[in-house]
Amino acid sequence: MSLHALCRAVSPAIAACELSFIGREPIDVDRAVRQHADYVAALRALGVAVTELPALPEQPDSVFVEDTAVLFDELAVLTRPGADSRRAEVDAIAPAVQAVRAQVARIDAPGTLDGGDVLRIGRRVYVGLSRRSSPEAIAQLAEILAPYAYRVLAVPMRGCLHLKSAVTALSDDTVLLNPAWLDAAVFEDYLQIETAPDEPHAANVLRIGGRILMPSAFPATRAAIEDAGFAVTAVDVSELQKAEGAVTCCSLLFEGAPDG
Ligand code: CIR
Repeated sequence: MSLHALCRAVSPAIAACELSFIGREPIDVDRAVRQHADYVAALRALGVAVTELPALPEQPDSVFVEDTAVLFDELAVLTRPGADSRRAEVDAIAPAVQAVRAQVARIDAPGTLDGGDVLRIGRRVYVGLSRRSSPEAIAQLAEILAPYAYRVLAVPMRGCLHLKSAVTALSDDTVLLNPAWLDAAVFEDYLQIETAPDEPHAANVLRIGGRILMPSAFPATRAAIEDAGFAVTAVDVSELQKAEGAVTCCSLLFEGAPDG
């Protein structure tokens, strides 16, 4: 099955991004734009058909499209992001999402959900109880997904922005996680690789077919992933990391030809 992605160009206002768990540092916008272009090129080199959406000058965090929607094979769910400043990004992405999924549901107020908190592994959908995603929204997501035999599991977490800051899947059997930010026992059904002790942000990697796309900033964690038998492509996303993003957040990945 073919892999597709929706990506959005870096906003010229990215320096005004939301920050929660890291301090503000100057962001070089031109460099961020080049790094994002390299990220998109890496996706394409891995066989992903990328649709690039235009930058939104009024929306500092809009490059982080992952937070605005969650795409399943059967349907898409438009989110209601936890940060007020990010809510308008959802209406902006909606036409592109509706173009690739015929059925589109939406998280309603007062629930809040960031796509960065949603980790799907097979038919399990783990959702982080982060500062951005509420129990109310997780209940809505469970109801939306009930007809499709997905199992929605809420995951307590601490110390980081999103669930996928703390854990992502390398395959259907193996997760990469930082045990400081969640209870690793939640993922006891999976083989576990831990982030290197001095690379706490390294758990956010993107699984593309059999390959792993990850930031180049985490060589020790990369070595552990490679030792476990996974092929890795690394990209420099240092400017995006200053906006508290990494690699999953910059794309909405989905399988299959657009059906809309
Ligand atoms: C925010 O705080 O919302 C953005 N500055 C970063 C969002 C990163 N999103 C993600 O990892 N899914």
